[in-house]
Amino acid sequence: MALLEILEFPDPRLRTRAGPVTAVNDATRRLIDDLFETMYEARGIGLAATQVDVHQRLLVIDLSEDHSQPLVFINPQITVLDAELGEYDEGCLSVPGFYETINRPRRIEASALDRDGQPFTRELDGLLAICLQHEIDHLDGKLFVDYLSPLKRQRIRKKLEKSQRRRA
Ligand code: QAP
Ligand code: CO
Repeated sequence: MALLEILEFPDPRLRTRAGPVTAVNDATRRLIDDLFETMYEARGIGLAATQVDVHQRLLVIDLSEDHSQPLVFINPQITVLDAELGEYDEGCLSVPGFYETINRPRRIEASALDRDGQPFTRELDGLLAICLQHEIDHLDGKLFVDYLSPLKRQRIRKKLEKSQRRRA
């Protein structure tokens, strides 16, 4: 297993649109294991392959406190079940230190492949529905800051660029 480097906003590589996973094999499962290890070490609840500069449609989520509920979504697709939006204070491992309220559909149906390449479909609500939509956005090159006003987004960008310069 390996810890991977997480790209941070405004890195242009986060704007890459990921391509479909064409075969679920041992290399895919190695990537999945590395994504979980990287996410757990960073104390996250969701991580998309895009965030580690791998542009394949694959993401991992674990909302549990004790790393006991790992979820894998390969080539995920969602259908909105209910037009009702819910608000949630979202964060992102690629936008460290910033949380903002974002509105998204509350109820969705998700279809994907699991780590064995088996298709599954699930109805989702609550934080899991929000988190999955946030992670699928990453696969499309989109970040939660894109839903904010240009002014707020610019402020976050400046602050992150400054902390990235300090670390470099
Ligand atoms: C996406 O985000 C998410 O700023 C996953 O300093 C989050 O795991 C979707 C994190 C909330 C919906 C609601 C962020 C860790 C983790 C930070 C994360 C930080 C340390 C973010
Ligand atoms: Co994110």
